[in-house]
Amino acid sequence: LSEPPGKGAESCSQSPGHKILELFRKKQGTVLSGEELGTTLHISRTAVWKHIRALKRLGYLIEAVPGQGYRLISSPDILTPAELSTDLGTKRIGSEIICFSEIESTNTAAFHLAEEGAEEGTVIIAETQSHGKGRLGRHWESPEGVNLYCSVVLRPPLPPQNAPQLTFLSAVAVAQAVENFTGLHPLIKWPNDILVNGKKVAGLLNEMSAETDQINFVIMGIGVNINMQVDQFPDHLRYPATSLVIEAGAKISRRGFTRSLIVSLDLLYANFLNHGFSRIREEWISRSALTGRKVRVCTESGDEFGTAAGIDEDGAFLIRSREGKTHRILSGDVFPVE
Ligand code: BT5
Repeated sequence: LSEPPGKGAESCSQSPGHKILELFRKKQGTVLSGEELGTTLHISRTAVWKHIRALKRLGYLIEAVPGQGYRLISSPDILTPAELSTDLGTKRIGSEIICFSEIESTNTAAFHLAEEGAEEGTVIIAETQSHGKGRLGRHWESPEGVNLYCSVVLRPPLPPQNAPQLTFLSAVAVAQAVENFTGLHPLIKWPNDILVNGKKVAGLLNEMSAETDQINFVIMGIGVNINMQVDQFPDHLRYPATSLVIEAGAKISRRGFTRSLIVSLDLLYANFLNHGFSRIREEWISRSALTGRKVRVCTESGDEFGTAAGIDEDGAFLIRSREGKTHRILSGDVFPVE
């Protein structure tokens, strides 16, 4: 695969630094000698020392024990393939993890890689995006080093009309990860927002390549505000926005959260492939922020009013009019009407 235009790419394809970290993790807390590391990695002791120095520069605290070797004391909260993939235990999602320090958009990069044959489950992550994408050409704020910006390549053997179901899958996965990892109680707002205490904490953007009757691939884009501070939000956002740290009141491990999200995605995707959409639909409805409330839906053909009534099997948003008629909405934005 060629490298998409981005800076600081690191993939699971096992750089020596990655392998050194894996060895440290496997032998937790023990001192590893330069010789042992060199022999396992087939590199010289000088090369080992250089890689240790590079890891220290990234923020790893590594103690040199005189006459014995090196010991990993602590890791920084950076998103690297080594940090994310070790003992992840997933079946599909995270089969390959590629991390960039900076990229235009993880969705765009994942799309290029998928066109070149990237395998199902490949995850692209960036520390910052110069042109993070929202829906309909909108911009996604992507300050460096504080949040999660990731895209997953999926190749479900399904017709294109089933693709919207994957947005609901990712919404449920993000909600589960937020709940499991922080104890907060997120709600989902159709079609693609995750809210905590009524404010947007994550956004989803799926993109697809398909033939008439078969999906080639779907890029599942997920942006989660994790440790973003109040002063990092511009004041012109469409909806009130927040981050996990603001709501939880304590710093969140990006690495831990991302691993939890990858595991949720993997379990839900396996269930989706084996049993279809019903479990995801049920969980989506149980976590929906607006079910039963009066809403206004902005669509391309104008505003519609009614009571939110969940989603159907195809993922269309359902609203019930005052006359009791149910309308299916395929795309748009929904707002509660007080
Ligand atoms: C979304 O669009 O919510 C989809 C966001 C998807 C972002 C991810 S990051 C990884 C992957 N790679 C990408 O390039 N994109 C995906 P939409 O519903 O259109 O919301 C966008 C609107 O939300 C913007 O117009 C802003 O008003 C607001 N917004 C922008 N950045 C935000 C942020 N970080 N947090 C909350 N709201 C934001």
